[in-house]
Amino acid sequence: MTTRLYVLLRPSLDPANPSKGDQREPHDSGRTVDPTYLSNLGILHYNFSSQDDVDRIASEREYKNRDTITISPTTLPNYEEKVKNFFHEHLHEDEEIRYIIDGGGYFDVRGKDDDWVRIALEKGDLMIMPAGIYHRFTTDEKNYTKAMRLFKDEPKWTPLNRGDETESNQYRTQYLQTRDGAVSAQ
Ligand code: KMT
Ligand code: NI
Repeated sequence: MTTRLYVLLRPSLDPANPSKGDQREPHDSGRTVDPTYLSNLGILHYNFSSQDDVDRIASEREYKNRDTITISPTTLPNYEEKVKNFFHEHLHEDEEIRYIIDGGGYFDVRGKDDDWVRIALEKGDLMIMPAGIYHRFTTDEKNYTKAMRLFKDEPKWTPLNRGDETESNQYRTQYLQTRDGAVSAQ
């Protein structure tokens, strides 16, 4: 587990606020949370310099698929549009692993009380997010993320955007039961 701090976003970045800034700016509220806060959400966060560590985690957790994506204006057609799409709040019906091969970026995850928690990922960071957690991704102001996306099986990797239907999705309700059980047991 790394000791990097995690930051809650200012409300200014919420889509409901018309004066919101660019999603790629840090939007640092100055409020930090510690790694325990993330583990209570079911998130694991490591820093691995070797690909062997990534392979070990993937085989321990029985991951069968992976791909590599380079998110930058020169490598991704329609970069600006894609970056906005990654930033739509969504969940997956399966656990999600992301490994930052180069560059960096931000994963925002919904914490307790629906706060956005911003996780700044750097080269070598590997993050495991549980099924059913709402999240979104953006590049930072350097506009460069090279990442490996690992997924257990093909179809469940589809993003489900937040909305009434997703709120009652069984993976969402199971996630909340696990999360809130874990928090109150503290
Ligand atoms: C996700 O699930 O939001 C993504 O995979 C974003 C791109 S990977 C850095
Ligand atoms: Ni996702």
